[in-house]
Amino acid sequence: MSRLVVVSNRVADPTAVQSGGLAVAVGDALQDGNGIWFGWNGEINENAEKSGVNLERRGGVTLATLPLSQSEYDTYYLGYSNRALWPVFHYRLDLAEFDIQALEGYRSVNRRFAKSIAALIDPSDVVWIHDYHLIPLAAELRKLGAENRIGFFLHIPFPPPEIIAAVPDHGWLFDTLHAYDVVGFQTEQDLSNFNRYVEQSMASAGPVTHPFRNGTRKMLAKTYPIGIDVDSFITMAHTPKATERIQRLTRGEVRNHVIGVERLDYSKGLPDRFRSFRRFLEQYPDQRKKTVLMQIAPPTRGELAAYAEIRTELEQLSGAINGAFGDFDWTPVRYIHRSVPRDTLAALFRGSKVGLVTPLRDGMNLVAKEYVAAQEPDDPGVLILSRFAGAAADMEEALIVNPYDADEVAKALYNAVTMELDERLDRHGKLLARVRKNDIAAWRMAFMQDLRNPETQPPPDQTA
Ligand code: ADQ
Repeated sequence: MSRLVVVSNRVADPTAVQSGGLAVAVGDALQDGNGIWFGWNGEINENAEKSGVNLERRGGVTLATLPLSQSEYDTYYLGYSNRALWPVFHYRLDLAEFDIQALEGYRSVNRRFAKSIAALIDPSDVVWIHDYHLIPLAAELRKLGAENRIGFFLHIPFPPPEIIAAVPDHGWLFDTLHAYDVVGFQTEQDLSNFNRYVEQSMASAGPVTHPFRNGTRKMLAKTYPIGIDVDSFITMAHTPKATERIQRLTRGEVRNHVIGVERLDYSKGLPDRFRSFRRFLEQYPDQRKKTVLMQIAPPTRGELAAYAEIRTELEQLSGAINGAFGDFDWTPVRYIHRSVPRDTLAALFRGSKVGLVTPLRDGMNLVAKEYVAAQEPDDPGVLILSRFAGAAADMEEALIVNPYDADEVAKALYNAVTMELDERLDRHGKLLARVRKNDIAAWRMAFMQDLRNPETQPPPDQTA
């Protein structure tokens, strides 16, 4: 079998116990093919642009990493990837900032990555590139003569063309997608937005069909909904240590533990969630001392103003709720602004009666799936899920809510904490079956099958 080369902005150690789903999935795919994982090593140093690639073996995988210079970090990573693309792809034009230097930095890091990768790969290698930081990478590799099979998976949403229209030079950026053989999206909504963009940008007379031919290349665009490693999460949630943690959590008067876990990112809808929780306390006073919201939100991209602002806003909101409703024996909101080990998270999910997952926009959202996997099968909790998370497409037995509507979320919270066992069992059984079916191995295998198999490309006369 041909060797696999995975490329992503950051590289994780696939053998580390605390590694999350993606590191494990990518690690498994790489071990199948004695592969290479290429990306930034997380370091910033002034000689970065001259430094070579560092190669290291970890559990059957070669990690190929390089540092970034300060200006590359400021332009490629902070400037274009996270100040322009991240907000635009999450439908937040109000937060997007466009700057020609940032775009130049983005192009130049993609060029530098391409040069380093071209020197590492053989013609028979298959290359799988991840996420919005690296959209033009295949086009840069093609310029250097690479004829390998190259795939791209977008972890975040693909917005409607009407939003993309606001991005300067979007024609250049999205044209580079045509250098890929396979382009993967999380949901049908994302794929349909992409198809509409292609139709509009090419002034196509009718709907595009896939595999899609553009010039001499053919590209298959398709959905590959990402999942989790279900069994390892269940195991983590049920260790003796997890059981002991749950006993500590549930010892007091509070019966209804509601949990939220995400990076502190404006796409995750945390201020709206806190306002909805406040509405719940206002409208259902009988639930007050019985209910606590635990929100775990570690810092992320703290150098960007939008992230600093949301941190302040959340601190104010949680302080105001605790000040208005709390008592000497009850703190309604417990807000933890740091990262928590995965096994602790699994235990907290298992010990919480409600999983509150209400992003304003999310590619998929793995926390929703982890919450379902961690539940006691004979006494499961209830998942409340935003209709704007990609996960909502195949988790319809969750209580699906509009995260902007505080009254609706408050009502869903009340329904969740008062739901009878029969209904909880029914909903959870169906959700777990689907989380299991669409797990991380299914995602990896579906993508790799299309990427490795040139047969997914039709004969030329069908696509002309
Ligand atoms: P994220 O935006 O990071 O991922 P998500 O899918 O929820 O969002 O994955 C987060 C992961 O980090 C989960 O495994 C979660 O358990 C873990 N995590 C969250 N908070 C943590 C904490 N405090 N401590 C430790 N671990 C924590 C992007 C897209 C998503 C898409 C994924 C995968 O934004 O939409 O689902 O990629 O494609």
